[in-house]
Amino acid sequence: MDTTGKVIKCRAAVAWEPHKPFSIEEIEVAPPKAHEIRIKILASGICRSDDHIVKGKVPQMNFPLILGHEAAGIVESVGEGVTKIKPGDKVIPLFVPQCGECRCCLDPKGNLCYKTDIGRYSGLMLDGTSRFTCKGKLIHHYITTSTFTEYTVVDEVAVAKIDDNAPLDKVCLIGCGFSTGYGSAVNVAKVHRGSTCAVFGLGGVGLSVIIGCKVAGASKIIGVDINSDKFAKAKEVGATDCINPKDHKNPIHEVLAAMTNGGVDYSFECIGSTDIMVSALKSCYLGSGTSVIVGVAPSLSQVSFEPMLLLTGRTLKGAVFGGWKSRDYVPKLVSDMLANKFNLDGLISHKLPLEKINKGFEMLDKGESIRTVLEF
Ligand code: CND
Ligand code: ZN
Ligand code: ZN
Repeated sequence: MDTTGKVIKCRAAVAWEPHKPFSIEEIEVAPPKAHEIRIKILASGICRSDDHIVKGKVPQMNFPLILGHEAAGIVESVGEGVTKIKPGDKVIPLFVPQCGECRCCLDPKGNLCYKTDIGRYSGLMLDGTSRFTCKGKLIHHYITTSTFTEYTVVDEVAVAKIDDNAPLDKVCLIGCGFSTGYGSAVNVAKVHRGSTCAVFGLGGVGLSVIIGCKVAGASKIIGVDINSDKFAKAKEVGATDCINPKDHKNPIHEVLAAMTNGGVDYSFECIGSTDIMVSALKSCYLGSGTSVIVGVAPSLSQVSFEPMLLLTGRTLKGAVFGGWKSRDYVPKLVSDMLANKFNLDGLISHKLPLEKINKGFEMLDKGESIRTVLEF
């Protein structure tokens, strides 16, 4: 049946309010307006950032909403004026859009875009309205994506068309976790051959940082996690050593300094803890170490550290989505995966149907899963 131009009724996991499990509901998804695209989502990963919203760590967020920002699907229909993407194309929705026109997009250095909803959290399409309703209520979108639903509508600037041969159940991770971690190593830190690296937090994002450090030729990659069950996988994807802060009396930056002749060249915080952001900064070496904030701390939280840490030559950086300009690079990352430049298999620990979404979040919380991919 041709659904073009019609409202689609489908299943979605709705987050009605913080601190509550998702409810699987029948929702209505309006057709795409001009410069919008309606997508049939086929696979969506569960990332810790979705869990932060459920746990109320971003109090500005508007509920009810449909979360999910790491997905892949097939275009169902396109709105007026969309010329480069057509029904049937395989696509990845982008939580950092690329409009190509704003100051950030025109600057070759950064990857933010003023059309992003990160920080603003309107929970709406760029025209200020929503395409979702459920039981007569408006349901908000989430950072230009919303993928825990069989169908979603996104703005054209927040979609990348990818290779027809891409396996959607894997490349969904290129929508967030993999690209965020990998790019933090290769673009943001610019890890160099023979360098030493420390990666704090060995979830899907941290493991992807390790993959990036390995591809960049780092000679020592030290994984740090309070859950030692994460070490086997970290070593499988490229960590040379793994340490658990609970096994050491000394602060972790001292342990790392002893292992690396005074500190690492690059450290990465992939947890979202302000305390660990300071530990990671202290772990890089006096002279010219670089620390990258990848984890998302609760909004409005503050980090404090002695400025001497920077005066003595260290650099503190941070980026969303691994610094990639999304529409330019997501298709290339998919092609690189298809050419076996890196392998995402190790990141996917579980697959579940959409109905079992609450089980997926529970496993993430208990530290039992890396990435759970929901399949539709
Ligand atoms: P996940 O929860 O899977 O991994 C975090 C890991 O950190 C787990 O293995 C924990 O055991 C470990 N951990 C927790 N506390 C500590 C501690 N005190 N010391 C050492 N290890 C600890 O999360 P994820 O990999 O999905 O995401 C990681 C972070 O990245 C998270 O904050 C998420 O919100 C953020 C992120 C950032 C971006 C971006 O664009 N920058 C995009 N998506 C997610
Ligand atoms: Zn994410
Ligand atoms: Zn832009």
